Amino acid sequence: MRFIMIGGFLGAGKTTAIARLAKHYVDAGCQVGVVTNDQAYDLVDTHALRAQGFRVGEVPGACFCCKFDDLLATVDRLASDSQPDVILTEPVGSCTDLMATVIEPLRHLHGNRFELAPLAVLLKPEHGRRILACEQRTGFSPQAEYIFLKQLEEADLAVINKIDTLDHAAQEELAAQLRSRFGDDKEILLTSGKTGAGFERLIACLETGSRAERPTLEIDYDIYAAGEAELGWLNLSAHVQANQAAFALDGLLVSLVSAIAQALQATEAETAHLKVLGNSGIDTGVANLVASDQEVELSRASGQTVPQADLVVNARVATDPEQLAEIALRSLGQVCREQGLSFNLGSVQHFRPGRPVPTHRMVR
Ligand SMILES: Nc1nc2c(ncn2[C@@H]2O[C@H](COP(=O)(O)OP(=O)(O)OP(=O)(O)O)[C@@H](O)[C@H]2O)c(=O)[nH]1
Ligand SMILES: [Mg+2]
Repeated sequence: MRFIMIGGFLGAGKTTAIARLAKHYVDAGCQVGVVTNDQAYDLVDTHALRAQGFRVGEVPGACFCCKFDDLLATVDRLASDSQPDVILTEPVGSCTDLMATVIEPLRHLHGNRFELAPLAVLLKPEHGRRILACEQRTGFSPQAEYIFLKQLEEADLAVINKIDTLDHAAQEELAAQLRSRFGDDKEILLTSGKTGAGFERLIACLETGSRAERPTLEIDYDIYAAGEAELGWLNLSAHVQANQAAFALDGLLVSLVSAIAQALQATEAETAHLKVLGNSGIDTGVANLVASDQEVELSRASGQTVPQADLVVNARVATDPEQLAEIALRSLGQVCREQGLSFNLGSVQHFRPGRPVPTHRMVR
């Protein structure tokens, strides 16, 4: 099994890139399995990838490094009906040190089962431009920025993503900042998960071996833990139902993300990624916000007008999780009132991620 991991900060475009890669491998006749990962349950990404027809297993509850055995068990479950040729994995976007805690343990303990692809890490331009330029106001603390930079430092392939949103000068500037920070031998790629630009090269690079010879990342787990704990995490599910007429599902998703974003703006809390998925039972839509100064995007349109739907909200915002949950619930109530809907709440999980305690950490 070829084991491919696509890392990168929250909202960098990992799931979008994985969907494109999965389609490439399926079209090439390969059996493909995808593994998603989150600190909590009810993952937008799992639903969104399944809605595109992919076989997806998930590791909820903590990052891959802390749930190494669950990652293997999930791969085994995916392999139980038919053995995948390719496993695509998406770690939590606030997670780093993946070489030492996932790739190296796979090489040493399960090297006979997996061919390990180079670790690809997507650079999120919306926050990356500010963090790499050492701007004063990036929206995040130095500890959260530390995670952003450590992810890129350990990458075999540093992938400047979303190039459809960057002109040539901006792409060059990001590449120059990566080189000056991490050295000229850092392999830098340019991609757009949205248009497919750069994917031929990414795929060619992923087909080579992982860079076994690189020294282990030096990382301070106190700073890493503090950076993760800065993020408020909210996963919420709800069922919405029209009081009278059917409603446009995509419009509801965009309105809900916009209402939450507006309320967060008033508190000056920076959004890392806010996503809301709606499933009508027939099709699925997703709306996203990847930074506080960006527009809300309908990344997947359901095109449905429906009497009822299931919603999943996943929000990662640099704010108090209690306040985040309160804002999301208030916004849900407000949008439902405006659109003549009632809702029943499913589960609500909100917290700050705990200190990462990897199952293994293999240094060289
Ligand atoms: N313009 C543009 N937008 C993109 C691209 N890739 C992803 N996006 C958008 O960025 C947002 C986040 O994309 P995801 O693929 O969900 O990002 P992610 O890294 O998986 O996010 P988390 O799992 O929350 O960490 C969505 O609105 C996508 O449509 C890209 O290449 N170009
Ligand atoms: Mg994702």
